[in-house]
Amino acid sequence: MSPTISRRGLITAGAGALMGASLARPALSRGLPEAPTMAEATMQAPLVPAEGADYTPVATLNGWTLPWRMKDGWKEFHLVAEPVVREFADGMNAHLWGYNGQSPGPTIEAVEGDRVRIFVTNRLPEHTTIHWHGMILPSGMDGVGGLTQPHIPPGKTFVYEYTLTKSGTFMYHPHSDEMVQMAMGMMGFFVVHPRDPALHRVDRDFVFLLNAFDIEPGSYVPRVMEMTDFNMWTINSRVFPGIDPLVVGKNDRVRVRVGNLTMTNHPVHMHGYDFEVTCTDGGWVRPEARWPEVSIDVPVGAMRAFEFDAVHEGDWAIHCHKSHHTMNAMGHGIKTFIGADLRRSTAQIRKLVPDYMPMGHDGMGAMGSMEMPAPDNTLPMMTGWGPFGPIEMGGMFTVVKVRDGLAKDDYSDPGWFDHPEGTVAYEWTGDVAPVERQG
Ligand SMILES: [Cu+2]
Repeated sequence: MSPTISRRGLITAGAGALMGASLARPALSRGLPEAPTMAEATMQAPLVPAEGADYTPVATLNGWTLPWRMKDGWKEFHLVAEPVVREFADGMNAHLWGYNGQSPGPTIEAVEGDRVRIFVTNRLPEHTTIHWHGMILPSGMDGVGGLTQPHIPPGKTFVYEYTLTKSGTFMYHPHSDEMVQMAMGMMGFFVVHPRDPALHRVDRDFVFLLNAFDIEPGSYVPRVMEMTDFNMWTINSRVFPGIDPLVVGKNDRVRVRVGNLTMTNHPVHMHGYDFEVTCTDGGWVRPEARWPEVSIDVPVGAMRAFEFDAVHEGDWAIHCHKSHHTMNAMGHGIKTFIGADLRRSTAQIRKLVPDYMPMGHDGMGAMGSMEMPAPDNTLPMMTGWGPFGPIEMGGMFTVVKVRDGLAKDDYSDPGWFDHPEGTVAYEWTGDVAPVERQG
C-alpha cells in the first residue's frame, strides 16, 4: 500500500513579490504548497505524523490523507477542485467532480490548536467554494459563496486560514451551486485530533462518508437533478463489493466515524458488537452521556462516531439498514410476483421472446448468483461472493474483519474468517417436514 503521489509542481512567485514591507502575509508570496493527487481507489496507509503532536492517524476507506507542509507556524494544505473518474467497483466508472484526483477528496488531518492555511484551486468549469462543516472559525472563513466570500472563479486559488479551536469529526464540501456539486461527489473528511495524545486515543480510527448517485446503466455522469430515487448508494463513492473491509486487530479499541451527505438518513448497523456513540460533528460525547447501540442513524448533513473494543473475532457485516441501500443499480417500479403462477403467461410470452425468463415469483435471491447481460458501465443489483456462496448485497455494505495477531499498522485484507469448528450454522439432517411448493 505505498502511496502513488504525483507532483503538480511548485508554483513560485517572482522575487519581486517579496518587496514591500506592508505585505500582510509574505509567506503566501513564496509559492503554493504542492497539491498531491491520487488516482487509485485502494486505501492508502494512514499518514503517521512526522512532526508535531502524536496521534493515531485515521484510515480512509478506499481513500487517503492529504499531505501538508509546515510554513512559518502554519500547517498548509492544497486542495484542487476538479473533474475526476472514480471506479465504484470493478465494472463501473463514474465521471464525477472531486478533489486532488478523487471523490471524496483526501481526508484532512490536523491537531487541536493548529493554525491551518488551506489553498483551494478551482479547476472546475464553474465557480466553487469550500465550507468547513462543524468548524468553529471566523465568519469570513466559513465558505458560503456570496454570503461570506466571493465564489472562487474557475482557474483561481483562494486561501482559508483559521485556528482549529477544538478536536473532533468534521467534513468539507462546496457551498456554491451546492446541489449540483455535492451530487457530483464533492466532499471530504476533516479530522482534528486532540492536542493531548492520551485523550480519546484508539488503536484504529476509520472514516467514511455516505453519498449517493443516480447514474443510469450505460451512462457515466450522475443525474444531478434527482432528489430521492438514487440507484448507487455509496460509501466514499464506492459500492459493495468494491468497499474496503475495516481490518481490526483483536482487542483493539476501534473508532468508526461516519458522515452523511446524501438526501436521506442512513441507519448504519454493525454485526457482532454493541458500541457507544462517542462523537458527533458537534463534539465529543461526555462519558456519562454515551449510550449503547448496534445501529446508529446518521441524519442528513451530520456525522456520528462510535467506538468498541474488538474482542469478538470474525467477519462482521457493517451496512446501512435500509435494505434498498444495500443494492446496486435497480429499478424501483417493478411489480411484485411473489406467489404468482406465471406458467401460462410465460408460455405465451415465449412465443414472442423465446428466451424470456420470469423473475421474482419465488423472491429475488437467485439474482445473486445469476450472470445476465447488462449495459456497459453498471453493476448487478445484488452481487459479491463469500466463502459460503453469493452474498447478495451491493451499495452501502462492507465487512469488519477482526483477527488475532495483526501488526498494529496492518490494514491489508486478511481474507475470509476461519471459523472455529462447531461455530457455523449447519444443515439439520434429522426428520424434516415436507415442503409444498407453489407456482
Ligand atoms: Cu441507507
